[in-house]
Amino acid sequence: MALEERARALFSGRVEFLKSAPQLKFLPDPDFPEIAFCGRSNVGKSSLLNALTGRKSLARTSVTPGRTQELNYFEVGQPTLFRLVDMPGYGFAKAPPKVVEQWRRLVRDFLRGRVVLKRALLLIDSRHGIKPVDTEMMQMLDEAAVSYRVVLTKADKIKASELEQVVAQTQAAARKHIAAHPDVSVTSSEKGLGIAALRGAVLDDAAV
Ligand SMILES: Nc1nc2c(ncn2[C@@H]2O[C@H](COP(=O)(O)OP(=O)(O)OP(=O)(O)O)[C@@H](O)[C@H]2O)c(=O)[nH]1
Ligand SMILES: [Mg+2]
Repeated sequence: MALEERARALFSGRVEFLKSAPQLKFLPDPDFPEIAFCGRSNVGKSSLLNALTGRKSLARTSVTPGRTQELNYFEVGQPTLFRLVDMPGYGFAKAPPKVVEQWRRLVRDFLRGRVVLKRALLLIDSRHGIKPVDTEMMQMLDEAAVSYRVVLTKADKIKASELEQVVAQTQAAARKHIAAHPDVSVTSSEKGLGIAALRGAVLDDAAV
């Protein structure tokens, strides 16, 4: 079966919420490959998870930025083949320094120590492009030697000409980061754009 077709079959099969881990000691045993979703609050992490799995409300989406503050685990496959991790968002306004520091420690320790973490997807809002907080995140990923794909989200929200520009800029930025995949994925969870290709990529990354 072609990769994308196999991916679609798998993602439309068993995908189940496993647990929320507010601290590393609550992580599940590292028994399966993991793919992590990271990005600023409100970038569309939970929506992308829902789009990939063809569910409306597997991962909770929110209008209040910064809602997801734990590592949320989902299992894919029957029996389980790999796990998806919805990471807490960063960069939300008005977060107290203590909360930011807790976030940084949790994410950094997770990235550095999680042996089964195969790949991260770093989501970037198409309307905003890469912000300084995203560059910091990219540096954290580089330093932890976690390879990652940069994924543009909400592509339906801007004009094609602007999208072309932001894709070029984002690609140029990604190519300066040692752990970043050189090609940028363009997606819209709302319209389904780029979702089938990304499913295939995730399957490939998980090596299952
Ligand atoms: N138009 C459009 N809106 C989207 C898309 N993806 C997400 N959104 C909207 O963006 C908002 C935030 O989406 P979430 O998926 O909750 O974002 P998140 O990154 O999980 O946010 P936190 O968990 O708070 O970090 C919601 O109102 C979504 O409906 C998209 O592809 N197109
Ligand atoms: Mg979320």
